[in-house]
Amino acid sequence: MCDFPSFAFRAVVCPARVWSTYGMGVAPLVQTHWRTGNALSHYRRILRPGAAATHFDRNHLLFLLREMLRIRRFEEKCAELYSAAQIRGFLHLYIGEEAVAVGSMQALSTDDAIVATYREHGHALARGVSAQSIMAEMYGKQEGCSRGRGGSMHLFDAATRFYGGNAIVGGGLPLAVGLALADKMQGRPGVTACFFGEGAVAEGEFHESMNLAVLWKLPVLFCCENNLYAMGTALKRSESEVDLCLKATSYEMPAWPVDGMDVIACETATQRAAQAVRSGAGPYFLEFRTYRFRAHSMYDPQLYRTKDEVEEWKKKRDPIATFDARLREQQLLTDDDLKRIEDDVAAEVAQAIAFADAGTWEPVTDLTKFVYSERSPS
Ligand SMILES: Cc1ncc(C[n+]2csc(CCOP(=O)(O)OP(=O)(O)O)c2C)c(N)n1
Ligand SMILES: [Mg+2]
Repeated sequence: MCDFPSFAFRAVVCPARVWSTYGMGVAPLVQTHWRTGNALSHYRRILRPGAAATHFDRNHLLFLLREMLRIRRFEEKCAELYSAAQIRGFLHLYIGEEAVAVGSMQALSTDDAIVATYREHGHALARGVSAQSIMAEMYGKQEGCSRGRGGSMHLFDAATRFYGGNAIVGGGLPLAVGLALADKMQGRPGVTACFFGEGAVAEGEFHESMNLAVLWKLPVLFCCENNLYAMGTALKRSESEVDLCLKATSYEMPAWPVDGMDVIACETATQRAAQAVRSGAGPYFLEFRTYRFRAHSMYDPQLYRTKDEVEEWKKKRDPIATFDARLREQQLLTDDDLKRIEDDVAAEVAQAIAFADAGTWEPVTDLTKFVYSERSPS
């Protein structure tokens, strides 16, 4: 049986099954590539149950469900607040992709650094940035994690090593390489996990970052969230090669595709990839295959995909509904458990909104503070 490789997947020949359940005692599923419909074995890669799955006890499984629900409910409220003009500017929802941030974040420690994109509310919440400071940031209040200066796209929290939030497609990749270089040069143990959309692979920064990270053996975990679309452009309309792992392996970087709608698969794959990075082997690339259920941002008529396509993903692959069903199948979740979780989450979101409402606006006199140098050059 082939194990998770510590070298480029192209050297690996795996058996014909991909397992999407780990330590939960249910039958293995054959997973198909969502673009071609081929069994993933066609791509000669495999995720299988392994040692990393041992801590999947009931408490941890319920925690994963709770974390995904925190993101879902928080963002559903954000959409309402946006319509009510309480949140302004841009707003990109992560709904549908929650399993990626929640699963992968379990494999990262407080020593590690996170870099994300403008679709980063879920990553910030899963990393431990408080819902209150995120909501206040979206309201533009001083109590926000970026003092109300960044808004939805620029969440930042040094205390949790959450280095943003970045509006520039691909902009986080060189930052992650720099953070990892600093950690390496200063002998710190951290891994830098860099989340970015598949749209970033069209950017020069992606290729420069891949190259340098391998060349300098930097501790970067590249987490590509492939949700098939970059705004209104489908991947196949912009890339001649749509297998993104091949792009990483062309830089001699080990790469692995992950079912991004399966929180256990996301955690397991990230555990193993992070372990490889921590061992000093250099960077790793994970391609999380996922899907966003909502529009790209709040202004998007979604003419580039059909309603049927979206409905099918929601019906068959919702990471929360499918996980809920798997837990119930295993008698690990009851209605009471779910109600307790939902009530806690609702209370947390309500507190976040109250905190943001009660927050303070920055005085107009401070508007240029941190924008221009406080001292004039002599
Ligand atoms: C350098 C740059 N070019 C273009 C844009 C405009 N833009 C904003 S989001 C986006 C799509 C990015 O898609 P992807 O990387 O797949 O992330 P997703 O939104 O799907 O999470 C584009 C082109 C930008 N912000 N930065
Ligand atoms: Mg995308």
